Amino acid sequence: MPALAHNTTTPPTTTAPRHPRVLVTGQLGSGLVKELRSMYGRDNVVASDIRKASDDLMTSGPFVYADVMNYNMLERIVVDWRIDWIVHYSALLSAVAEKNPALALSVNMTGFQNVLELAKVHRLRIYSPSTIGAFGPSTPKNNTPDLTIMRPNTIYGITKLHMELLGEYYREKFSVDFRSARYPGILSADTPPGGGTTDYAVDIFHHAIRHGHYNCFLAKDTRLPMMYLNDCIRGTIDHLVHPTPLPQSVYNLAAVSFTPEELTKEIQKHLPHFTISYPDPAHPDFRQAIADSWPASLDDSHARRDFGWKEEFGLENMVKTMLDKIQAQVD
Ligand code: AKB
Repeated sequence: MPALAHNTTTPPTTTAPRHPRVLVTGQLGSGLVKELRSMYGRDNVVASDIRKASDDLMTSGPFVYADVMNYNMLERIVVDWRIDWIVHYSALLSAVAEKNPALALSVNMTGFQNVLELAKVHRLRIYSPSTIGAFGPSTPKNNTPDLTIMRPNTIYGITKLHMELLGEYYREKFSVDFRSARYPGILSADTPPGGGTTDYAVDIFHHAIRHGHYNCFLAKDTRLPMMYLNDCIRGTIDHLVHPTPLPQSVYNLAAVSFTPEELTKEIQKHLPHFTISYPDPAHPDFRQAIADSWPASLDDSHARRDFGWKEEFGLENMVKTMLDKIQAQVD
């Protein structure tokens, strides 16, 4: 067993033709880990974090302690487990990053630089999601294309734009197979919100079912791009496994855009007594400025063209699925 790996299984030692071995950093990628394990076998997908794994993640395959800020530790995992691909999820999201910029700079920038350098040295494929947060207030707001003005004014956005540009630089200069997609807000009934600005769209369901009321931290007309987790996992895998590098290293990925008010109306079709309140416009929550700096909708036609991206969940089936799943957790 590798000295630094708190894994549940020893690394595979065969030299026969094999599936790629994938390291996934950060627990936001736990849904993806499960899917990759079903494709490539449990021992070929190593999950990692600096926090203890959920029971689910721990029992479905190997899980190791990995601090993305420690290059040597990551390198040891890559060597011990003979990793081919890294899917890099470790990052502070927008709201927590804004509260702790110094930590966001270390985790999001140093962490990514370490993984990218490893990809160069060990010839790894690397997938690291970007975000709608990489855009800024001067970006065209509607149907935002892949290539446009990018002047983010949040620390999260700045670190993610750094990631995109550095990844492209390594791809050009060192032929690193760097792949990235700009995720919208992701809705999942199982994964707890992780400190993002789009988290209201997950919290709202838990409050609707448990309390019948939600205090939204964004204004009712704040339109943001969103996606159901299953679509995100499928789109990520289709992008990740594409056999050759694609024409672009970074793609917009979109499904549906809605406002808190539109989401509320859809929830009320199932829970007519559900109510919502919004902040006093004179005293907005700090996350309002973050949301206001992001696009309302994305043009993701290049992802559709280049790796066949297509969402399955729109607002209606997403809301129904979220309510059913969260209701089942409560029952
Ligand atoms: C956040 O709100 O910070 C994230 C994101 C859109 O990247 N969900």
